[in-house]
Amino acid sequence: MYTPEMRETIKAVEATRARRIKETFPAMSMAERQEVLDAFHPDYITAGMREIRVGASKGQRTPHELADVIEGRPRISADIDLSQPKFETDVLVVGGGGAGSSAALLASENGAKVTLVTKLRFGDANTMMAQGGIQAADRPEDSPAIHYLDVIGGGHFENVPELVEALVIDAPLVIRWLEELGMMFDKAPDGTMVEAHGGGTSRKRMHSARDYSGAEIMRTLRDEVRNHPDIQVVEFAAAVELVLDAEGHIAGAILMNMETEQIFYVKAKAVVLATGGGGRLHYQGFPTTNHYGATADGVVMAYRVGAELAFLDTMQYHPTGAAFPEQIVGLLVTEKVRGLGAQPVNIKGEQFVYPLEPRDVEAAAFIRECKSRKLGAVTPSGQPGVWLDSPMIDIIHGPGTIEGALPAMVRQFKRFDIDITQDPMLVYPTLHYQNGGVLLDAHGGTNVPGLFIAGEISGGVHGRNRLMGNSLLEICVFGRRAGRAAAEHVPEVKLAAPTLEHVTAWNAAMDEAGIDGAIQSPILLPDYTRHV
Ligand code: MEZ
Repeated sequence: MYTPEMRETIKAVEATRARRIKETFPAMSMAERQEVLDAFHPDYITAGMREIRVGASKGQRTPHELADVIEGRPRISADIDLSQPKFETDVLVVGGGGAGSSAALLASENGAKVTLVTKLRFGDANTMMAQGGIQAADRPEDSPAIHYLDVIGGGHFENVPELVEALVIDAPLVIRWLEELGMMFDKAPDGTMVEAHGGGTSRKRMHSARDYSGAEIMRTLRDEVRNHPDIQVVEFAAAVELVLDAEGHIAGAILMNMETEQIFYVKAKAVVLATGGGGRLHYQGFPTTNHYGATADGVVMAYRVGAELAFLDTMQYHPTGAAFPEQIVGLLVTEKVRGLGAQPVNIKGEQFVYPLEPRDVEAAAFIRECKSRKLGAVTPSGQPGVWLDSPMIDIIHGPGTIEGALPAMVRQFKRFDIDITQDPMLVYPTLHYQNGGVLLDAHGGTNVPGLFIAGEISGGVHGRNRLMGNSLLEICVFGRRAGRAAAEHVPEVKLAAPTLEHVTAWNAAMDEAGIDGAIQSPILLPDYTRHV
């Protein structure tokens, strides 16, 4: 329930609603976008980042919190006995989200023996948390070429072109694949897909399942993997270190039983890392939309065996994280709310930004409104936010639209006596996604032979900023590609003796660089004693 002080500012929002519904707020010019980004986006605050001091991508900048875990000490020593693996597989998939599931399915389909391991429960992943939708250009007025231009524009023209090409070309196929597997997409009465705009899209191509699109994708893929007779799934088994052979080829991973902390070796001819991002590192103190296990483990492990990193100085702060009530601060308020017409409004009842700017620009404009112009509402705990005028949606599209299209949002706020069909939501940017990560090729391959990656762990496809709906797409496109490529790689592999020599080399490089490495990494679970 809102406080009387907050209610006062809601009155201004209500007073201007009828006028605002008739107005179109202009989008920013490129120069205006750059200006607000430079001044207010967290990626542009130089004090928030530092250079990585050791390893293949030494000199690249990344948030302090991520640099600290990248420069951590391995959790294991190099003298573990690798002569008796607990089990052997062809393709070891690490990560139980959408990317890992897609990789497991395609690796199996292409003839590999597959094991999927996940450190928490199968499906505890950011896939589950994504709400608004998945992009694919599958209408006559759209095309992969137009989708390509939107992705590149959103990414500040720095995306790796062949990755964007793979993303947009595979997109319509991925939608058909998901539907064939049983995903329930939103459909119009005539059976065609309902498709909407997202920030930075020039065509309506956002396919959705209400506002739990990610959960529906996860349900579909998890069911498929679970019911697959040839894919073994091991839960609560965290990868803590990759294993190479004497020739520098991937030879599996060291896993840790999360309950007993027992360490064991799984031998594999290829590994697909699909471990997601690092929102639980809370860069610059931001809250996050991410699931509990999002601690950048894959980046840490891949980097230690020599994988190259890219774009890890760019993180996504989703413009609309819940700013009130306290219990849900940082949780996602889907971009679909703005896609359906809700406007961001300040305490004077004025709209101050076009609602569907690319995410980084929109977030920076929200921060400017609160921190510089001081026109945000402030909660009793001092959290600022701007109003997202959700009741407009029913006025524009007809009563019942909010309940029908945004049931998860309605429920999220109803638990706290806030009715978003009648009152706006208070929102502020929240750490949502890792734009960069481990550099990959168009088939999920890396510069480490036998190491494949997919999903949020990767860097390159989104350049410096991702558009809505391209992460759910990315996990399927690159999960499928990495799974297939890993399976095709398997017959070529003749593993030499496995070794953890790189652990010794890493420790030596850390010592030489004078890094004490107080943290043991991957950290696996967030450390809230460090971040409070
Ligand atoms: O792609 C996303 O991050 C997404 C779908 C989020 C959302 O706002 O719903």
